[in-house]
Formats: sequence, structure tokens, C-alpha cells
Amino acid sequence: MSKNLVQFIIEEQRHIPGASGNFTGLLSDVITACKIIAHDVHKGALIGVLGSAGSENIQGETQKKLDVITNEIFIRSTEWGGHLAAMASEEMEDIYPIPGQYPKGKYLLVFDPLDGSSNIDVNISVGTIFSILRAPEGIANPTATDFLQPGTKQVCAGYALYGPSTMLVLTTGNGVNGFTLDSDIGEFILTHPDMCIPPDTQEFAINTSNQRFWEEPVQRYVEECVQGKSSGGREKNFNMRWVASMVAEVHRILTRGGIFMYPKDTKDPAKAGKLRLMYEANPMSFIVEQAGGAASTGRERILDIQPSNLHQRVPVILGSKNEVERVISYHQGAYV
Ligand code: AHM
Ligand code: MG
Repeated sequence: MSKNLVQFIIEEQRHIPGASGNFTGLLSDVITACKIIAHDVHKGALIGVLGSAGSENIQGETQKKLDVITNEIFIRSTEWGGHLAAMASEEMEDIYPIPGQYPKGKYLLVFDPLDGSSNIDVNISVGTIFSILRAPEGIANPTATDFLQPGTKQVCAGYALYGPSTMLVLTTGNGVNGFTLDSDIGEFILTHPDMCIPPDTQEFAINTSNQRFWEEPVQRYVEECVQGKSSGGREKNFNMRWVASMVAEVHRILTRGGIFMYPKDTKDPAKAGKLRLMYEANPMSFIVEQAGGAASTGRERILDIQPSNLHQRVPVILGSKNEVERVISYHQGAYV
């Protein structure tokens, strides 16, 4: 019989000396949240969840009804279990401390409950991204500052992809495994063990409508991909994809390779990029590195960044190692 996700985690935790079962319990609550979200996303218009909520989040972005609903699902599914000290979400300005009626635990949960939500009304894949950190030793009531840990400190990172099938992909720092939701039995089943990103690729993903705002190294890289063999700059031709759902984009890269870029641009000088370090860049970089890929801003490894605030944005360049390294080398002024 194929392994389900909870069984997989319990067996993995057995190898960790001193593991108390708290992490397994927390993950099991996160899995429940993702199953409920999958249900709501798939029902869509039938249960009246599409469209705008008529509100704005901390980023000043218009919230979809499902942004609000999925944020609530994540909180309600995970706050009661006694595994968390606090959580933080892309959709909430401040951290969410665990209410007094529940026991507190040692973990911090960080999440983007519905990434790519601009796709929801047009029935294109969306996802949930999450990251688990440890609360600093001896801190029972964490503040936002306690969340500001570099990505290398993540205990676990994962995403759920609500596509033609629902998948959950995760790492605890020991490779990357993918599970598919069998909705008949309500379980995520291990279908993609030990996912690896091929080091070379002929596929790139970037929103080219921002081209005029990019820096020179990214301009050069994309221009060479577009020219392919004909420029003499590259030895191969490239294909391009842009789903505008980072989860779908990263999943494609984990499956068949590729490079994804939301680079630094000059569109809004107040923002270093579009994607958020804590909710998007760090968890995805942990997964990508664990699958043998690379993740960088172009200037530094994403997982090494010391966060300065909860909603910080960073440039993101991730995927097949040799292509990411090429883009980094262009940032260093090197010509390969
Ligand atoms: P969101 O968290 O508000 O959904 O924004 C993040 C999404 C990513 O999934 C995706 O890669 C990117 O925004 C798309 O941005 P754009 O619409 O500029 O192409
Ligand atoms: Mg997002």
C-alpha cells in the first residue's frame, strides 16, 4: 500500500533523536488546512467564494474573498493544537499570537494562504505556501522580531498546489517529497518521492511586461534566452512560461527543470522586488535547494538573508542550478 503523508512524517521523525511528536502534530493540522482549502478552491463559484472581498491587505493589494477565507482556515486549523507559539500571514499586518484558551507550543508558522490569487477567478492553479520556524528558546509570547530568522533556520517548508490534482510538496531538510490528494479517501499519498531539479534547462519564466524596469544582468540573460542559438550567446533555444502563480511555477521546475525570476526592478523604488521573503521566497528557496536547485536574489543566497521586517520583499531567481548560477555571474559582471 502507498504511504500517506502523516505516515511518512511519523516515520521520518522516528530517526530524529528527542522528537516529541509536536512537529508531526503541527504538520497534520497544516495538512488539514490544505485539504479544506482544496475543497473550497475546487468548489469555486458553486459555494460563492470567487470574487473580491472589497478589502486591502497590508501590502495594499485588493483581497479576494478566498484570500480572507483561506487565511481564516489556516488559523482555525492550527491555533488549537498546542504546537504553535504564534503565526504570521501575508494577509495580516501583525503576527497572530495563540489565543489564551489554547496551550502554546514551540513553533512559529508562517504562511501565504492563497498564493497567485489573481488567478482564482479565471480557474487557473493557485497554491498555499508555508514555513515552520522554532520560537527562540525560552520565549513563550513571541513578537514579530522573533520571526525574523534567516531561511536557513526553517524546520520545514512546503506548498499545496490546487491544480488538476491537489498536491502537497514538502521538505524538512532531508530532500523533497510530493504527495497527491486522493479525495476519495481524504489522504495525501506519496506519489513523487525524492524530487530533483535537473541542473540544466531550456525553459525560463518571467513576467516580460516588466522588462523595461529590469537591471542589466537580467536584461542580458533573458535577451540571450530569446535569441537562443541564433545569437551565438547560447548553445540552445529556450521556451518560456508564465503562470503568475509561483506555486505552479516552482512545481513545474521541480518536475522538469527551469528558471523562475521575479527580479529586482525599478518599477517602485520602495520595493526590492514583488515577492515576500518570509511567505514566498524563503520556503520556496528551501524546497528548491533541497531538490538540488539554487535560489538567489542575483547578489546573495536567499536563505542567508537576515530579514528586517515581516513583510519584506526580495528579488527571486530560482531553479535549475546552472542557469541560476549564470544569472548570478552576470550580476557579478562575469561573462561565461
Ligand atoms: P500574491 O501572493 O498576491 O498572489 O502574489 C504573488 C504572485 C506569485 O504567485 C506570482 O509569481 C506573482 O505574484 C505574479 O505576479 P505578476 O502578476 O506581476 O506577474
Ligand atoms: Mg503570495
